[in-house]
Amino acid sequence: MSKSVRLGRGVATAGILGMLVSVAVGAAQADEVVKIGEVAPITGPASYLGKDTENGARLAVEEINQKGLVIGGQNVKLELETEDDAGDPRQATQVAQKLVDDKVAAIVGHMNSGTTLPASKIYSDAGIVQISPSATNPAYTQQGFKTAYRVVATDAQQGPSLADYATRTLKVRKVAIVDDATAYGQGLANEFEKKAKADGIVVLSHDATNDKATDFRAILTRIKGEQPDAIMYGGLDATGGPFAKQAKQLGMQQKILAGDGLCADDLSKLAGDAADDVICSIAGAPLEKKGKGEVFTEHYKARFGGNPVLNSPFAYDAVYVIVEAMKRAGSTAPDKILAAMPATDYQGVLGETQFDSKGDLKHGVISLYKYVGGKQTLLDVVKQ
Ligand code: ABU
Repeated sequence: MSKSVRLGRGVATAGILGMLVSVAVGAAQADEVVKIGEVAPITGPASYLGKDTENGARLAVEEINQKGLVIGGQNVKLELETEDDAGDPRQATQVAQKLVDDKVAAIVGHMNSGTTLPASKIYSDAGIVQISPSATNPAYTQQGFKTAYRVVATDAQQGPSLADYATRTLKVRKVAIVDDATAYGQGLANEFEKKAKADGIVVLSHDATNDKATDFRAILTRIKGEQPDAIMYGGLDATGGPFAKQAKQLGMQQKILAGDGLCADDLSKLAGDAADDVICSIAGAPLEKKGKGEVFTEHYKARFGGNPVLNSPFAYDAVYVIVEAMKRAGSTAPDKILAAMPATDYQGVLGETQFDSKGDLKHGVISLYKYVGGKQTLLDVVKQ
């Protein structure tokens, strides 16, 4: 299938048709086609989060091509090369190697911490910049890889923010913790547990389930007997939504604290009216508070026919951060992009992006949300 045919599918508005024409013109005029790799799970339980991630990167690439991109005096057309890692660590390393072999200039991905971590070694060995839009496990940027960046805050910020909110605002004194045994869910739960204990909360139990689980009633029934003030769940919404729903079905009224993997706008699709029992965090600034966020949402809806879900604004900014590095370098060569990355100072949809020496955000922000009648509602923004 040709590139223009692939881009044309689903296009509904005259504005987007205009964009398509511009892209075609841009392609004809390009001196150089530069590939940006993007990886997320497009199959498996988190596939709709993966598609949202891909959409964010695609929107940025199409916008940049429409405006025209000149790097080092050359007209450059970006091409998004997408891969599906299915949220599986082994598949993640296979597609990472494929993207390296295909000579991508930089990577946006992966989506899960459990895939980002093993893939990061392959990109590091190849000297290719990797920006994860969503992987929050602290270990990703603690490996000493100069290529590893992320545009989200980490679970070392997210876990303590949830624990502090539980202590100070919800007055939680006893908590039960459940995680999905992934690098993300377990890592976040551990960060939460450390700070909760330091804040004086008693941890009654810490259970592990898995990221394919569907029935949580045995764990929940035991937790019900422990009578915690709240439950912390470390995992994605594919399991966290049913977890909250089953807790409510068992007559449990405790608040469920969770991180960004569960904090999608439409959690109620998975949790039903139990979404209103959830308090969750997003490892970034609230989209709705930014002028650029509203424009992003409008463009996303026009292009893809629905609202942004979770990761798309992060993936969108990640593409722009890479392109800004190309502009500063005057080159699209991976080693030149890598050398330009530490000087990043980009004002995007999610606010300011500057990196510390490890590749983490200098100004990490955690946004806390609750749900009212199933609608995600901002509670607080915690600066780190
Ligand atoms: N940060 C939430 C989901 C992605 C991850 O596995 O880190």
